[in-house]
Amino acid sequence: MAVEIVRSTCPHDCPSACALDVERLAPDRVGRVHGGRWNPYIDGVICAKVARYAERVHNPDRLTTPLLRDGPKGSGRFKRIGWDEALDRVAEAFAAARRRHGPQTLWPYNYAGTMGLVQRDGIQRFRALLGTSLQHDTFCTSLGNAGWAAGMGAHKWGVDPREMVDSDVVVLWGLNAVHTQVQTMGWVARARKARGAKLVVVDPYRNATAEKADLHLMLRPGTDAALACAVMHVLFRDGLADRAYLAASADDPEGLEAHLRDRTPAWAARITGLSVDEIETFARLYGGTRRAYLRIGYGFTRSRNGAAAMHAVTSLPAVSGAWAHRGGGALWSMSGLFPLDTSLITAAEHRDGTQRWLDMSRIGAILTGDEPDALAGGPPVTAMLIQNTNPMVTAPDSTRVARGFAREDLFVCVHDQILTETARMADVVLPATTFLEHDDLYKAGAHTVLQVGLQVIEPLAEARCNHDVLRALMARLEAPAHVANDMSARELVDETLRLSGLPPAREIRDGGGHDCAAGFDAHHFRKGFGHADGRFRFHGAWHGAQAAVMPDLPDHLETIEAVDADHPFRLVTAPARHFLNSSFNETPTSRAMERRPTVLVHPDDAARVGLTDGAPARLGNRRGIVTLRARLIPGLAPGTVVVESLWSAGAFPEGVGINALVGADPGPPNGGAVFHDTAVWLRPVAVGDAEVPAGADAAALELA
Ligand SMILES: Nc1nc2c(c(=O)[nH]1)N[C@H]1C(S)=C(S)[C@@H](COP(=O)(O)OP(=O)(O)OC[C@H]3O[C@@H](n4cnc5c(=O)[nH]c(N)nc54)[C@H](O)[C@@H]3O)O[C@H]1N2
Ligand SMILES: Nc1nc2c(c(=O)[nH]1)N[C@H]1C(S)=C(S)[C@@H](COP(=O)(O)OP(=O)(O)OC[C@H]3O[C@@H](n4cnc5c(=O)[nH]c(N)nc54)[C@H](O)[C@@H]3O)O[C@H]1N2
Ligand code: SF4
Ligand SMILES: [Mo]
Repeated sequence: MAVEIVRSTCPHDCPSACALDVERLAPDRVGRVHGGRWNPYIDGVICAKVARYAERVHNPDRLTTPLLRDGPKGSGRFKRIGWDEALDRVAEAFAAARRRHGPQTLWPYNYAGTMGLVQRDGIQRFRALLGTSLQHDTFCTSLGNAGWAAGMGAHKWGVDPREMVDSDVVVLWGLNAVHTQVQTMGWVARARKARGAKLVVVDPYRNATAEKADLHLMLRPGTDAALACAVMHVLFRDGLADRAYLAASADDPEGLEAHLRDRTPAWAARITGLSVDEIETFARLYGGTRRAYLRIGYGFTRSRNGAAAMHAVTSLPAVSGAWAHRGGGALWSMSGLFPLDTSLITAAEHRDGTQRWLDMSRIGAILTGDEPDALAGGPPVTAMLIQNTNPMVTAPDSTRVARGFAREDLFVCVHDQILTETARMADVVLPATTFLEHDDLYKAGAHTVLQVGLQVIEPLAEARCNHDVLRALMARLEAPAHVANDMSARELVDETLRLSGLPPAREIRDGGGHDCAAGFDAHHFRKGFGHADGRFRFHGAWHGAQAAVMPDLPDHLETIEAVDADHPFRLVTAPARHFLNSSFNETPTSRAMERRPTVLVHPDDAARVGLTDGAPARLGNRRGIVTLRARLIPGLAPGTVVVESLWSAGAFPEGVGINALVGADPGPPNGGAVFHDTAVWLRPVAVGDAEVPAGADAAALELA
């Protein structure tokens, strides 16, 4: 068979939602994966890990059949069983749990292993129709969402990144684009070429993106709101604020100006660790043009004050008036742009109003019962269906998560493509298809094109897609009839598109996607921001259980996990280039590229604690301890250490991952994981050190 090129879409949890041209070598085999030039934002560029996707999809470790546990929990001992037996066993266990504790003892748990709307969100229909516990999605966006909505309101979109070619200044704020959104750098390069644009990067370490910056503001983690407030102070002070724009478009510019009067660069310098000069330079650069493009990342929102920081950062283009100009304004995510009716997929209208919401980041406390409030007044969780996520590695407070999964009275079914560390804790494991083996449709975070991916190759062995597993289980559990459960995934894609007034899947795929761009006025909020009065709100509109702790006007909140004498360092667990959360950490090439779990330490800090480059180091706090290797680099904010993540738990001698150190307390106002907000101690370790916990394999350090 000649090599055929088939269009598809990258399904991974990544804002880029890349257009792909996949080489099909045989009905069951792919070759290289290329970036699709048919999406003008992607323009042929994709990351290396997906270019070599053949390594993941044809990985000999892919799950091929259902498995039944055949040893103690977590032992990794399983025996092969058929699909009917597997589904019957899962349904029987769920039905027994439901009889004993009611339907809310079932917690179907998912995240964004695939971003495809049918294969990711079908589990919402399962929850709605069966009356199980619901899930508050707090891994990634909830802190950012709250901060965005506080000022911007309900519209979650922004200026097309391709407009960077008209920008004089591009600011990447808490965004490691080289690792996480590689196309961004191409548009920065075009902006530099077109107008000599300057690149500013705001990040606590000199990562691969900051290396490319004209100005790198290496601030202490969790201090971004202070920086943003001082910049706005300078804009008002030096006549760089756009007062006409403010009067027409914001709620209370005078109130903001008065509030910022003592948020001076000197004040912010004390909090951020930056110099007054750096802050003044940035403010003049940002305010010296209306064509300043702010590409907002997630990094600075993953802290206990992350929502407040997002509100402060989104206030910048409102003060400068950049929104009104080509090449100016901001983008965090386009995900609110796509006019889709997803009711068939989620059956959200079938929720009965009494179902509790469980915070996915508190899975450890929920499963162990350590913090009874985490159960939201309902029964214990005694049965779980897990799709699209690997919480043993990706959720905070891993030690507790592991203890929860070890519970003998908890029945767990994990549906995944590989035997993840979560799947190893399961009673029944089901093999899942990859995006190349099933059908779906995809929104995007970084661009405006709705895309489709239709099956490219035959499913591996007995692998099944999420949709088919969900409907098979719903049938066995006698869920109320629902039309989506009688459809194939492909039919559900097409029917969702039809309900949304959009063309069918094949037409969208063959036509290079469906561009949902809404025009200059909408993307630049010239028709108003997403509040009833259309104004940007400096007086943040905060919602959620902890709304009372949020600042009225943009401000630095002191709520981060502060250092103390016993925990003198702040840990950032930033995304590694060759992993995607925990995905790809199973592929040999990605592991080889990332080498081994490593903590980046400033040479002065290393000298203080007695660490040398390459030496084994231990990082810990009251939640846990991990052992890894130190690498000394000068490009770190004072007192900050970075562990690029996420390595599997098994890559650490303690058998727990980096999230053993991260707290699971919900970030205000409405929950959210705080992956970059951890106080730790750091010290050297000698191999064989008595302090390495029992059972730890210190030799593992030597293998890496
Ligand atoms: N290669 C790769 N790509 C990925 C992922 C991955 O793991 N690996 N993950 C995917 C997912 S799920 C997401 S949500 C996105 C996330 O994409 P990003 O928005 O780029 O990722 P973040 O984890 O938010 O971290 C980005 C940067 O924020 C910095 N940071 C941490 N704390 C602070 C702070 O307090 N202030 C400031 N200014 N910066 C801070 C970190 O040092 C890091 O360099 O990327 C996606 N793409
Ligand atoms: N320390 C630290 N922890 C973090 C982060 C961090 O920056 N630092 N980032 C956080 C963020 S932003 C996020 S979004 C979360 C993500 O956390 P997770 O959602 O757990 O992300 P992954 O580790 O990529 O796991 C996705 C799983 O889904 C599986 N999968 C993929 N496609 C399919 C499919 O079609 N069907 C089924 N059944 N399974 C599929 C993959 O094989 C993989 O095991 O991690 C968070 N954890
Ligand atoms: S992981 Fe992200 S950058 Fe890589 S191909 Fe997928 S969407 Fe594109
Ligand atoms: Mo994420």
